[in-house]
Amino acid sequence: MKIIDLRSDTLTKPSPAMRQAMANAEVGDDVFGEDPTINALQKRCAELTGKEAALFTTSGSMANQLAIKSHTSPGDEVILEADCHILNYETGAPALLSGVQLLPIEGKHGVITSGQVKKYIRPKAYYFPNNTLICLENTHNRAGGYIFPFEEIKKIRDLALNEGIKMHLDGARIFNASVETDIPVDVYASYFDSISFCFSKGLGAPVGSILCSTGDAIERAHKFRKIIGGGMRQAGILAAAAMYALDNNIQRLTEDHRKAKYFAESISKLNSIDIDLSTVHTNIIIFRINKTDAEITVIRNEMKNRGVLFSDGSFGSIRAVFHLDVSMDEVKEAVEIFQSVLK
Ligand code: TLP
Repeated sequence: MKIIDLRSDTLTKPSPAMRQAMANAEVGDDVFGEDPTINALQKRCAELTGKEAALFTTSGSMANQLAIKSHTSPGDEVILEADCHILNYETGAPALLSGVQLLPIEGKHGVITSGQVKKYIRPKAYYFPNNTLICLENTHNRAGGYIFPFEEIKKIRDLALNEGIKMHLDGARIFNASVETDIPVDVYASYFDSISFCFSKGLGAPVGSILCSTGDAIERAHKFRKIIGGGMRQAGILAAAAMYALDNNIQRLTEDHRKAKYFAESISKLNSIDIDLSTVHTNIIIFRINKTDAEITVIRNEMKNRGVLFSDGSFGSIRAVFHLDVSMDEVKEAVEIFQSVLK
């Protein structure tokens, strides 16, 4: 049976051309700093984000955690939005690896305002934790690929600079935001001290993310990556997939956004589907089925039996993610299957 897998864009498999690029990659020992493909990828990503240096990591979670480690000291407090990936899906790593406390602020569609942040920044008194870092997420996963408004980023940056607080962007899907807004990634990145992004999501690579920042921050991240066992050897074959993704798979993200819009608009017309179309910005959609939990389970099982897979969103919502391994025809097919299951 054909599976239309909408659980995540992490499910994309390397294409034959990407695999060929991987097979052709020049490699060396990256712990010795001798993998030419990794070195080239890091240089390219530093340039792409307008930062001094970059570090290839096994995952987006690792890149985020290395950023937190690089920018904070144990006992510090990191301000972020309550629904973000770092807080919800990184297994408590900031407490474990960096010894920091997280201060979650409730946002709307993953967006917190400078006014909110200002309210939460602690006065400088010895008995308060030091607020040394603010993390934002763009696009926002749990908010359904929502794009963080650029003007708000600027305001938060002004505030952070005034307060001497660093900023990190979890830009796992920053290219989705960039192709949609036409704001280049280096312009987004210029409002942050560091930015991470993933090759292994919509860009279609099998493994890998990157952290871009100042030379000093990347030096600290590099050491800590080794401490947590993240030093890789001939990983140039992975960097080659990432290079291929940067060369070939950025502009095409708009196709995934079109698929998401088509699916969202189509199911919004179905009985008992609750979806806010104004939040569908990129390749993720979040919706609800207005039925009892038992009925929803039956519907989800029936969708699964007919080959359409969704994942769980937060608080009982359902998430569908559109990516390069699902064609527009398959998206149309998924809509038809959904229509017939809901009848
Ligand atoms: N997101 C995954 C799951 O972990 C939920 C997904 O299927 O969407 N930042 C953001 C915004 C993410 O969405 C993710 C992964 C990460 C970081 C972490 O990346 P990895 O999985 O490479 O550690």
